[in-house]
Amino acid sequence: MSVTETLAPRPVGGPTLPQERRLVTELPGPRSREVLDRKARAVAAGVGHTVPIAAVAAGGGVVVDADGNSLIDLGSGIAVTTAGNANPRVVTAVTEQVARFTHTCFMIAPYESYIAVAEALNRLTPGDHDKRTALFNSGAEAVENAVKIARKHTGRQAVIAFDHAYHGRTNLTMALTAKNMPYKHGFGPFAGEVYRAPMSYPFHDGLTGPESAARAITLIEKQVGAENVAAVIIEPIQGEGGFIVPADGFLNTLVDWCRDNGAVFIADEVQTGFARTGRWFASEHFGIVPDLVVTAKGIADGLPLSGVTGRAEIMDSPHAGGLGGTYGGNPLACVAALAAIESYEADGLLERASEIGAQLTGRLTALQARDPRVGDVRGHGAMIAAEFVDPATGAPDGSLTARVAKACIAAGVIVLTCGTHGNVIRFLPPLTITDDLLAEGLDVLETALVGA
Ligand code: PLZ
Repeated sequence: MSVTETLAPRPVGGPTLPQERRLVTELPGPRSREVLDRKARAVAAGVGHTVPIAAVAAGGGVVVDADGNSLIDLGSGIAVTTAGNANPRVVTAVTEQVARFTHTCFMIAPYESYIAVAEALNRLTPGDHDKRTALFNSGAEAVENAVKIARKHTGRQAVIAFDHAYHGRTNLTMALTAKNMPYKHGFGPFAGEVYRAPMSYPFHDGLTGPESAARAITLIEKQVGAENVAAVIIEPIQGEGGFIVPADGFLNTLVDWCRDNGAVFIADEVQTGFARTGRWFASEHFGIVPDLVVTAKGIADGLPLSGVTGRAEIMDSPHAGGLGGTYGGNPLACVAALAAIESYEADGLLERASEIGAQLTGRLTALQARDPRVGDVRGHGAMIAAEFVDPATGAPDGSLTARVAKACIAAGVIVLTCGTHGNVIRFLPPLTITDDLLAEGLDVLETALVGA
């Protein structure tokens, strides 16, 4: 039986989909259930899912399932479809490219779109120094390559990552990632020469940025040794770890320390990048210029692409042939990235991210004023989170958070949780969502919280 026979007629995605929350069945409906039953029998149990639907179309601010349910999308497939699912510019570019050629391998027969993406990244990432870029497939693969490049450049091995960090699921990036369950448990041994330093987490530690940087630097100098450090890698705003925005001065002090000690400062902007926070990159909110910037997710609006961009002298230190991969910078992904970048620039999406941020922050802080279980509201642009706590003790309340998220999804609003204690709900809507749909999504969240 072909897949198409088992699914409902599928609407075309993109912004012309009706922009509405519409539930015509319970979730999952019968057609989605059929597909999910097949998932249980065919797909490895380790590959989970949180929204019980089979998606058939998406665009604007909605995801439509096989039964015709239309859900409000406040997750963008984990911060990927920032320029909107099936963005018309991306659809056109990919459709044209797929008919021309699908692959030559850039290491065998190079093509212009890869080079144009490198030029765009060199232009858009922070700092006006001479830069180079290399392209890969996933965020984790790009992080691995950033570390390879930093080690080759410095001739050193140690890499510093932080509490609550998330950098991926490959062996080296599992070692860099902080949280055991579900990312690391039982999957060791992990890559060596990775050291963990304390993060700045103003809501919990009450420290200033320079104070928390001093705490991290003491650990690095005493436990690792400055002259052994190849790289310090950090998400300027931590994503999976709980949308933790470090205190002012924390990142700047770390950048200065790297400069003074010959270490490479790597900003993992996989989740924060590409207009998400109202700037091209979150580093800009803190006024830092990283040596290397890692990008993925929003770079190509859903096609698999990632990059490492940085100072030419660092990027060029690996020998010819030292970097690469069969699919890295695939031509479909590259034209998608060029079209997405065009959309961010021509469709005013950076400004839109800031507007969405104002709407989210306004609603969530009003909720916080009424409900002491909302302990903190934080983030920038269309990357905002609410952290839930037990008002009596201030302890993280992961079970409340899970109940609220589940109720939102059951009511047709896709929300994602995050945080080391699972007690954070994060909002990552596509920048193509309407104000009305976003407001309706937040109404549903408020109702869910009252009932939880
Ligand atoms: N760095 C900052 O957020 C991916 C993970 C989802 P890949 N985050 C979503 C999951 O549970 O697997 C991420 C990130 C940051 C690196 C990555 C890794 O990017 O494209 O998933 O490899």
